[in-house]
Amino acid sequence: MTQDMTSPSEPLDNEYTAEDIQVLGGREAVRRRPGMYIGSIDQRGLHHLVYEIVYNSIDEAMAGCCNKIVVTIQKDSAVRVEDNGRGIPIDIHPATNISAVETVMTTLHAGAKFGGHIYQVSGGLHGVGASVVNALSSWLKVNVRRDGKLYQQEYRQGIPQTEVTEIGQASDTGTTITFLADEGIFSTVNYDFNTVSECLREMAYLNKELEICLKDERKDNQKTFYFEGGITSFVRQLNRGRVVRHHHPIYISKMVNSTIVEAALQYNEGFTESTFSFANCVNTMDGGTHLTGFRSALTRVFNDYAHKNKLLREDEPNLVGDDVREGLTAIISVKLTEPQFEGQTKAKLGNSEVKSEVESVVSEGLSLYLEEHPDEAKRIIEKCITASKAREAARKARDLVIKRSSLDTSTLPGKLADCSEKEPSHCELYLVEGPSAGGSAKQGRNRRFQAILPLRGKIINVEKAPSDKTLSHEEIRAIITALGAGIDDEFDLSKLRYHRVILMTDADVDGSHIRTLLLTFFFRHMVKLINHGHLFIAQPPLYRIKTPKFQQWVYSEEEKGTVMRKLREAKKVEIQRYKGLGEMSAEQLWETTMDPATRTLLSVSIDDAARADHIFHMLMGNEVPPRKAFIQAHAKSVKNLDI
Ligand code: 0RA
Repeated sequence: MTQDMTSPSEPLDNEYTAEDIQVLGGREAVRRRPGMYIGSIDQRGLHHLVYEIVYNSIDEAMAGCCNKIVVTIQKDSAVRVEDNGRGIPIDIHPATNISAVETVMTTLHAGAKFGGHIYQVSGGLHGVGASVVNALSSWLKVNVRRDGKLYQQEYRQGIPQTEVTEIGQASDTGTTITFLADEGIFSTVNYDFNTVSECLREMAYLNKELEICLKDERKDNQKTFYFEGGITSFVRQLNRGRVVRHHHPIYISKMVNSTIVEAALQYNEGFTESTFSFANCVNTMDGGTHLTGFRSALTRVFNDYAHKNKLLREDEPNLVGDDVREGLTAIISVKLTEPQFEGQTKAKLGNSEVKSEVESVVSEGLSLYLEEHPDEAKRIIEKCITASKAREAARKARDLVIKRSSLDTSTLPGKLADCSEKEPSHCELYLVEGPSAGGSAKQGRNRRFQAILPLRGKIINVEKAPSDKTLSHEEIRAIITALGAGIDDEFDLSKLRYHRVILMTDADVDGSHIRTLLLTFFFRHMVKLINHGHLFIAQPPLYRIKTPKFQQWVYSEEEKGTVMRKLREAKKVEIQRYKGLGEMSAEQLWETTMDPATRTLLSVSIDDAARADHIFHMLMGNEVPPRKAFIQAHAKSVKNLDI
């Protein structure tokens, strides 16, 4: 702290009080280690600044005092967040002699409970609030409309530049915060409209009847989100394009103690689960007590109902969690006064009391629903029973695969051309489409560390098949066995035989379809492979451009244009298009696509589980047009990684 005060870059005012020292200490800590507070300093972190400010307004909405939030990305890359809440109080705290608004804007963790006002519920990604955004902004301006007056205070890098000043009249109440992210801290101040808009859409789902508007003044774009149905609308949207098993999502909501519990669920005819959980509008990617409570209620209520109504005989096994989650799309949202976020990424809700609160609310609501909707109840439970029977069959199939895959190399698939190196971190496995490309790859590879598994054209669409079918599919089994790490819950990263799994498919529509099928399989059954950065996509060239003196491989239409412009003067330019891997010789395939010294690999990553899930459903579900459009638009939209 002393260091902060003596830092020469700090234009300190002699009148600063003890509280300010702490404030500045916080400011300095945030600026020194921004990643600790907002995750990162790239575009993702930049977006968090916006969300942090929006969360403050959402708090106001959750308290029932605000129904409209407008977020504007300005031409100068500053962002303005405007709400019609009560307005941050401006009164001066007698002990500190500092205005409430200044305290909110400069003190870490101020905001949730403040000046005796206890918020009913409070959000905030890391619970850090506006002061962090302030510290990381080259300038920030807060305007408060309250008691018929308009107040303003300005800051630079989190340091107040003015007092809270009355600058005019106001006909309503609310708060407007405008900030410019500090370019000295962030690697970019370029906001992505779609990313921000998807996040705001989610917040609008989670707060029914709250209108959230995003405006982009950089290119005159704007979107407004308002969902009367709240999370029911969310579930409908997630199930969009899927065949549903009952028409209306089930909606449950109740307040217990001071926790608001809300759940919406709807079954579809698919086989995968899409449940997303939120605590105070924060997506708890790693679940937590609310999700656990929800799940145990689901299993218990369905078993009780099934037995009571003779849908399940006494001698039949109870439904287990997996059975009641097949084809389930659900949102579980809790709002509580003091959320505790746990785990490395703070993406797991820890409050232990929440489990029983959610369990009792969901049990009660779901039982009531089943009693009142016997037809729907029967349809849902019959699906669970079918799942239970299929699971038994799947378990047998899986045991077989796992047994085989965990044995030594003598049980590896016959088609696998393995590498000689045994240390997984040095080994690569190419999954290659088609036998002729497989042949070239086998010849062209470096057999010391590169293994090849040729796949026959079609891969099963896991989105449309129950898991026993998936696991008895020959190509899928070959992949599982070759990787050696098992599958689903039993997937064990430490057994993975290759740390780079590389999809190598043709650069055409069929190729991208096969790649999507493979990606879907990995997403559904080996998501850890993706999350730990072991999955890659090879980039074969599209063209070879040749003159008598010059030859170049070209990987995109854009690059082709550039090269051709350079060769404008050249005579005898020969352009050869490569549609398939099979058209290349073994040497060419090595040189262009497999040689670590010259190739480009795309690393597959999942940034946002909800979006990825939706994309996969859209791609693999029954609705063809969106799938086609998506594949065409995003065939290459995976992060670039140079190796
Ligand atoms: C502290 C107390 C009260 C409201 C707020 C903060 C508040 C903060 C933000 C941040 C963005 N928009 C906001 N709106 C309100 C309660 C005020 C009262 O009781 O009148």
